Order: sequence, then structure tokens, then C-alpha cells
Amino acid sequence: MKAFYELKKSELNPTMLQDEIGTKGYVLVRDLLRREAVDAALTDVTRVLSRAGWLQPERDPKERIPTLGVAYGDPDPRFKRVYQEVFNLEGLHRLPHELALQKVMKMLAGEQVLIHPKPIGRLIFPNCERLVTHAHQDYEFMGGDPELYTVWIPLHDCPIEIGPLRILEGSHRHGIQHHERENLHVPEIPEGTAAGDGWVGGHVNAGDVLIFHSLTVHAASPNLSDQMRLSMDCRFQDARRIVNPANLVFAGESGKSWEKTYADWTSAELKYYWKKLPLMLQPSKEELVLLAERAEPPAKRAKYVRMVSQLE
Ligand SMILES: O=C(O)CCC(=O)C(=O)O
Repeated sequence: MKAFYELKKSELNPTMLQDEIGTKGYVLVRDLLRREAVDAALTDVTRVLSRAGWLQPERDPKERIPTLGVAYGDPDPRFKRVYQEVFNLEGLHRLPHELALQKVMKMLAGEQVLIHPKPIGRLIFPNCERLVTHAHQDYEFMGGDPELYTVWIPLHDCPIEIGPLRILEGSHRHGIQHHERENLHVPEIPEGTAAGDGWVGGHVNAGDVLIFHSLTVHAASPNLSDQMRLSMDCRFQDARRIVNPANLVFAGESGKSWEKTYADWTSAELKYYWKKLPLMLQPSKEELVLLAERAEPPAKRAKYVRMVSQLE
């Protein structure tokens, strides 16, 4: 696999960032985030995992050595319970708001950048093929405006054997690609069918960020180490472009809510910040109200009812 093309934060400017994303579909920026901020998020996440009994108690939690026989992933309820605690961590939500990252994302997406409020934490056990993220485009999951960017942030140094993300360079130029859904928990592009110029990869360290377009095909490398791989990914876009409201609220049946997420936060600064922005939702609130009354089947109506109530 070809190595990632790397950029240093000192050489970034809007034109070159946009050119790089335009041609390659990704940029890897080294040492962008403050190490202390990344490490603080790692401490919070590993504390949750230790408490849940996922990490060997005699080892430093930050070594991320899983307890023998423990390897959970979505949709296992044992995974979901712990993941919920991780998702609720204030420190995890704070990381995408780091000023250095905001500055770069403004260069890419525009001065009025929307930081999507629902980052995803990845808790990847080693040597477990069923937990490896297969090839996909984020647009398949996010909808809204395709001019959306994902930022992938490892919470610790991530050499290739720990399973960092890899990218199919130039794949964003091939439009929406076919994802298989049948018998799969998560849709994926079948092995060997994705169009692009070739896979690129390599180590991604704490402080580095891997930024890519919503149509860029990407997948995780297998975690062949004896440590968990912990990372997060979050999404950014121009706040003036359309936003899928499902990316702002909890449309599923899990019972998640922003009230529960924010319950233990110490600062109000980042609570509901997205509600204060004049976003162009598609479908709009009015359309969602109609969908909540008329959509078929009833499960869809229930989903729209949940969305409307959380956007109030
Ligand atoms: O970290 C992973 O395993 C998957 C990340 C991913 O698919 C994403 O950032 O969109």
C-alpha cells in the first residue's frame, strides 16, 4: 500500500487544502491537535473501559490491553451500554472544537463551519475480523450535502499494526458507489469493487488528523496488535449548506437524548451550540412534522416524531 501524502500544519492554506482534497480526496495533517487535549480524551475513554472490565486491571489503562476473552462490538448490547458512556464524555465532544482543527476546517469548508454534534468513538478490539470497518463512503450514512468532511482522530499513536484508517485515493471523484446491504449490519462496498486510484495508508499518531471527503472510500486496517484501537471521527461542513436533521438528533429507538448526553458535563459552552445556528435542514422542520403524521410504515412515523420532538 502506498504511504499517505502528509502535510505539516505550518504549510496549510485554503487553496492547497482544497486542491489536495479535490485531487486525492483526503489530507493527513501531522501534529495539528494539542497532545494534552488528545491525551485527556484517551484518559476519559480508558477510564470508562476499565470500569466496564474491558481492560486488564493490572496494566495501565492507557496501554489498552483487553481482558482475556472480551471483544465486543455493535450491535451487542454489552458494547452499546459501554459505548453510550463513552459517547456521553464531554472531553470527546470537545476535541473536534480544538481551535487548530476549526481553523483548518474553515479553510476547507468555509468561514461558517458547522461541527456536527454527534462524533463517533471507535473502540476496536484487536484480532477480531468481525470488528474491522469495511470499505464505505460516509455519504451513504450521513446524507445531507455531499460537501461534508470527516476528520478521523486517533486517541493514541496508531502504527499500522494497530489498525488505522486507510483511504482509497481519488475515489471521491467516482460519485456514489454501490454499497451492499443484504444480511449486513452495516452497509459496505463489496471487496475489490470500489473505484479509485489505489489504497493509501500508514501510521497516524496522536495529534494527527486524517481529513476526507464524504464520497471518499475508506476502511480500517485490521488491528493485529494486542491493544485496543481507540479513535474518534467527526464531521464538518459549511453551515450554509443543507444539513440532514438526523445528524443532529437521535432518530433511532435507543432512547439516547441530548439531555442524557449532557447530564454530567461541567461546562454549558458546547451544549446545544448547533441549535443556535440558522441551519438549512433538509427535510425541514415543517416537512418532518408532515412526515411524522403521514410516513409509512408506522415505524418511520415514530422516527420522525422522535426527530421533531428533539428539534423543538
Ligand atoms: O475508525 C474506524 O474503524 C472507522 C472510521 C470511519 O469509517 C469513519 O471515520 O468514517
